Amino acid sequence: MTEQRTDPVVVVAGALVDEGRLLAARRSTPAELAGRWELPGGKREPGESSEEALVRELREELGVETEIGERVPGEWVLKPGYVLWVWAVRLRSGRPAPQQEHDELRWLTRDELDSVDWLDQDRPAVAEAAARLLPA
Ligand code: 9L3
Ligand code: MG
Repeated sequence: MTEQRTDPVVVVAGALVDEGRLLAARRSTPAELAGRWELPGGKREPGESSEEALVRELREELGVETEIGERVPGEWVLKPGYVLWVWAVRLRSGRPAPQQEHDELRWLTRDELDSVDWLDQDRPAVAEAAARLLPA
């Protein structure tokens, strides 16, 4: 009997911070996730580094150029075979605007983090990112 193991699919997401606030994005698709909030990002494609994938995803989803910083330590299981990894991200150019997948963006202070309905798996990731990246 052979045991089959495959590496998990990595979903990369960005904790964009500007002026002490974290960017939250509301999903418009797929239907089962619509209305829930997330750190923007998406699946890493074959041959891409995580950082390359995140720059691409943030360009596609927000229309901005970004600089990827430190990884936020941790790994959050999204569903069997899928894990979420998060990086601190700084804006290089452009102003984030929903392009696809999202219909609203909000910049949240630490006190405002609970004001949106985060995807379940994003909650612990957001808490970790906020603890490291937002002013107390
Ligand atoms: N997902 C969860 N939290 C996130 C992101 C970026 C993605 N912060 C989930 C939603 C989808 C899957 O990962 O089920 C792939 O994401 P996408 O490519 O649809 O953004
Ligand atoms: Mg996405």
